[in-house]
Amino acid sequence: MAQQQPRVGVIMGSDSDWPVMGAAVEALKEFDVPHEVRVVSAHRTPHGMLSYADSAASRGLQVIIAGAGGAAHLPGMVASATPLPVIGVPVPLAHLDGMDSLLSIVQMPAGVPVATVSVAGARNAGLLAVRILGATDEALRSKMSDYQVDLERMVTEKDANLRY
Ligand code: RP5
Repeated sequence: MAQQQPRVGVIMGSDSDWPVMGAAVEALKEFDVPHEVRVVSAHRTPHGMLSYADSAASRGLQVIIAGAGGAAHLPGMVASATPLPVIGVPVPLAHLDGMDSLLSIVQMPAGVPVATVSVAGARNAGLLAVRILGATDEALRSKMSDYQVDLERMVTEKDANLRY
């Protein structure tokens, strides 16, 4: 079967980010959103990062999810080189509890937005990408509404189970 054209690019600074970033991919799979996954580093492969960002829109990508840890410059640098929406995922490393990653990603200068999710919040990054696509894709928007109904039902059931 022919591969579908990816709509979301999931990139990360190192393969060591995958245990966190996998949750973004899981969310995209749940909503059948075609995506691609790449390791692209702002510091170790700067030219590869720029060519990825430069070509992303013309290759048909509509949203980029970028995860990185430590001096996490990847989401911001990619956002500077593409007009696409970029969602940043701060990946926590062994020290500083991910605060370094969070602050590196969230404190962008005016003019270059990165939508930053919580530390290790890769699932929400995937869901936010679905919502962004859903703004102009009715089928996806309707799937998101169904998901929200399920979420509410799940919490209501848990609440009911806790009552005695
Ligand atoms: C960052 O450096 C990566 O995003 C990763 O979170 C961190 C450590 O990378 P490795 O040394 O594990 O490859 O650029």
